[in-house]
Amino acid sequence: GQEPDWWRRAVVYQVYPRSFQDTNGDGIGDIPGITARLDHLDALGVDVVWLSPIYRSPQDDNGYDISDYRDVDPLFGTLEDLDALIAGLHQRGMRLVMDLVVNHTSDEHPWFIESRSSAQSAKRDWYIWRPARQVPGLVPGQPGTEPTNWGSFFSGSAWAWDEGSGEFYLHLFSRKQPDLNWESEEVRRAVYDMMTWWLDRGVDGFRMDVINLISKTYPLADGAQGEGDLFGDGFHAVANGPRIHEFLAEMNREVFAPRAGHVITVGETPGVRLSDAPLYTGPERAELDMVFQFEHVGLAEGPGGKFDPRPVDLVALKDNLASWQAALAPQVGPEGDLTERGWNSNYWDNHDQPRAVSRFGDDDPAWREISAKTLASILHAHRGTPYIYQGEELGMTNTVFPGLGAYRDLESINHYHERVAAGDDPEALLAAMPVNSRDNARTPVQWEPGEGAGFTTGQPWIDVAPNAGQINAAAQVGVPGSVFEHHRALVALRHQDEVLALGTFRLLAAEHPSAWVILRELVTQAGREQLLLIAQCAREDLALEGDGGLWEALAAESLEVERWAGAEVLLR
Ligand code: ISL
Ligand code: CA
Repeated sequence: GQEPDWWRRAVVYQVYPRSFQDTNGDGIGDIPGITARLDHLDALGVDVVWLSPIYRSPQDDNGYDISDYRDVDPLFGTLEDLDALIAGLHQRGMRLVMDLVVNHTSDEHPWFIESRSSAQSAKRDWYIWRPARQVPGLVPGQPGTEPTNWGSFFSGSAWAWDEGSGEFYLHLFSRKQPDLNWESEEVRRAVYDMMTWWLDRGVDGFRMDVINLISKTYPLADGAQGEGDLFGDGFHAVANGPRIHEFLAEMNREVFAPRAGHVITVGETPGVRLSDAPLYTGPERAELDMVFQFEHVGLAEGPGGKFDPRPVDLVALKDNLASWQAALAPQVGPEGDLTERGWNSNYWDNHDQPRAVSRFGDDDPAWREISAKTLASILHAHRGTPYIYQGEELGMTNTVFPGLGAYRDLESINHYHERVAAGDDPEALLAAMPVNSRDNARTPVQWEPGEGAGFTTGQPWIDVAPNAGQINAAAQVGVPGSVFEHHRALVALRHQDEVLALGTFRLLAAEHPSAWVILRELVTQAGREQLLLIAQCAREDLALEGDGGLWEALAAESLEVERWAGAEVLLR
């Protein structure tokens, strides 16, 4: 028997299939490519693979726009290829988590095609349709007649006009990603049936895309619009809405409860608040196993959003992650026994973020390796399930964008055109975009030196980063001291060490400007065990002794640690 909460000790590895491994020379990663690289994942020792979408899709948002939930896009292979991948993972003791994108579908999904066919369509209420606002002097459907002032996450209005049926539909993301109407019981039933179909096929769980946006606040109403803003803010009306917990509890009852303990559920929840997190993940509430939140990556964004980048302040970053640790900390009983109140996902990187070592660390060639290792140690020292995004285990960095033509992501490209049209300086835009563009995460995995980097024999869909000759798997796997071997050691440590996997968390020397110090503690049969991490987050060596030294800062903490003298810098 499997422990019901096995996922608390697990490490998740995210595969973005388009950029992982191409096997047929078309320059696009595919499912047989993942299967061919299973030994890499096995060597790393991860427990779960989260696979970004491989369903049939027009690929407007690289698969986050699904036109058939029960088939694989020919770009990535076939259902049989997927079955083979699942079998290969299971053989090696790993599990597969599928990306579940059910806030929206593609506009090419048969459900939407039927829904838009007429205002009387039987599936009309499967999506969110509204008539145009009556504005004197404007023809319905023209800009200015949208039902609300909301902007989409990917630029432009969140509403698109459908000429044929004479109404607007809501799309929080691109116009090719219409939002499903979760108020419809038929929609919910169709989604649960589809999820069950996948579980029956052998998948082990779901990472649920923007799942906290599925319950909207009705009636839909305008949001705050600052001076000079092109659109109002609709986020308040769509995030963590009034029926969200009801929907998730229903999903859990219908889909997961019959398979309790076997399925892992991760809620991608942008804009989730500290106070919401226990509601989403409290074990007795039976909604989700863990939240995946965005506050710490948001620290790299200025008031203008992700394309208004800011350097991340270390003290603020430590404090932010510690606040999420506190929000989901277990209750500690008199014997040191723990009662869980929820669970965090811990990550630096994913397919929507720039590379961690460039954003949070130091990607100067002289510092990159030590910095990538330090970041990994810090991440794994937090309580929660750690996520490794493909290439992070190699210390891959942000790439170089020679011009607009080097971008592939609709978010970056739409932003550029929208801001140029609004009068911004094109040069300034191109200077800011490389910092946080999602395309940084989407360059091909660097397997080997040489053209194509072992990713493809053809023309890659997005350029390989220029440092593939220096940073690649061939140079690291099995090489002592490499970033890869450091990740491998951390994954193994989590499996062996109860304190790392389950111990309570405490941030020490919170105000220290360059040290990240974490104390983990657990009562086991051997007694009270502790694990201390001291990470140096600057080029200058940490001052330990004397006035203002780290030992002094730690001595000021009311700790029940017996001998500080015995403490060592465990991992740098
Ligand atoms: O990166 C972001 C935009 O600036 C995030 O807000 C991101 O869009 C948000 O976290 C939701 O992301 C998920 O849903 C999107 C998809 O494009 C992302 O790749 C996915 O991770 C729409 O399905
Ligand atoms: Ca391919």
